[in-house]
Amino acid sequence: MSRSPLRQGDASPPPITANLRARWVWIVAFLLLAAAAELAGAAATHRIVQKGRAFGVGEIAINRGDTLLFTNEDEFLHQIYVASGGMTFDSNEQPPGQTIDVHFPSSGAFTVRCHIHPKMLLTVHVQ
Ligand SMILES: [Cu+2]
Repeated sequence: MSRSPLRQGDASPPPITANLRARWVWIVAFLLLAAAAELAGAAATHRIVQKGRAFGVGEIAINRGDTLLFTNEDEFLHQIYVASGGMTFDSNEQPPGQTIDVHFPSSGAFTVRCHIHPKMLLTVHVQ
């Protein structure tokens, strides 16, 4: 029985297959890393309600670059400020229903307070 040229070709595996597979592994690894970096770098927003002369939470942990959105759900004015951790922020008078956004560009611990209601206190931990 004579061997056909096709069968002879099958006998030696194409050496390129292993190379291609290794290249694909690297490409997939690179894409996964890029996606992870994208996720890590994406800034998030977090909602905080102001209701009953208090913030909805007393403490929150966020990432550097995130933004807090403060919504006044009371029937009266608030006026919030940050004066800690090297950060200064002062909102104008905030009427009922209005949302104010506060950006936290650097890490540290910050306190958010209200000029009108001194008992209002929110501690923000920025990682
Ligand atoms: Cu207030």
